Amino acid sequence: MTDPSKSTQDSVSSSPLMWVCEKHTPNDVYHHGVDSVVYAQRTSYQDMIIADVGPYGRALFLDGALQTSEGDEAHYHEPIVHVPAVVHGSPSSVLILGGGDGGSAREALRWKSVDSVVNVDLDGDVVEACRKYMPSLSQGAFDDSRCTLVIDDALNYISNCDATFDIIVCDLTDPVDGGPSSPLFTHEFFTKLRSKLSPRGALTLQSGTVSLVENPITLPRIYRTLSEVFPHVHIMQIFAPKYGSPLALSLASLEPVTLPPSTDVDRVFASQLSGQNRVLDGRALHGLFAIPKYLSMAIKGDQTNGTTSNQTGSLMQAMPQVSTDT
Ligand code: SPD
Repeated sequence: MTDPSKSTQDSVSSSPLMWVCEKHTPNDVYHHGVDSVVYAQRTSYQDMIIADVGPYGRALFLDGALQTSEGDEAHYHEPIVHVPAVVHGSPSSVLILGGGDGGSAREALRWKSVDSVVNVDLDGDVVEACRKYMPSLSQGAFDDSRCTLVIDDALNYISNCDATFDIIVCDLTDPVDGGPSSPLFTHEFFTKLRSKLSPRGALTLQSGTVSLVENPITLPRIYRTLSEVFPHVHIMQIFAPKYGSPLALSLASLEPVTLPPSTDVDRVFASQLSGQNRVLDGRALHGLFAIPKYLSMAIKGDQTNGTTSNQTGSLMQAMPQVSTDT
């Protein structure tokens, strides 16, 4: 996170070099002003840009979509890891799918009870570029002796995996039609994940924007698909400002979720985590579950069937990107 004592104006350039333009709807564009492109590559799977974006520091874009920025990444990485860890209570084994920037692995390794983190990412080029150009994200997590980095398709890894895990973190790109993550938002894949979750375990899944104006179908359909597979599914809402609108994280488990009171969560964080959280304390963690009424109604009211592996294009259409020039 950026230093809040530093004025935003201090790091605002008078005129960015170029703009990366994320189209959120046909009528809404988030322009990210880029001061310098640090690294750009067409990998085997996606277009990657790492760039300095002013007050938010350094940012990673994949296929034109902002994935993470140094300035607000903790708003995402703390909840996606620490909520399932608190639900479990004392996790020892963690599986991260995606998460090539290393932020989720970093947070998982802060748990003193954790003795094994397996991080599976499809794209070794993204992992290497983030280690090199955004080291504050992983902070050495992939060099930790408790962490195993696997470069593989998550579907392939899960299909051949014998282990079970206390926490599974699906730190994925959006399920865009034709994108690398869309097969990982299906009934079949969730069924495989269920068999890899330990009985008291919990799974989190990056589930896209909570704006039903931007994406009316995506979140209700993800909730529906997860609910076909897991007996207990909850939606949390996080806000990392650089995404433009709040994101949903789904939480799925085999046993009912009973959150400890916030003061107990504070005690767990103080005793079981090394270092300090920047975003989550007990009250903030509880607050993630306070989603707006319209969202609760929409996800519970969706009576369609969940997404199967032959419908992966049905979740989110790619939004045509606009020019990245000034
Ligand atoms: N709409 C953008 C969703 C980005 C999710 N990926 C975040 C990666 C952080 N490790």
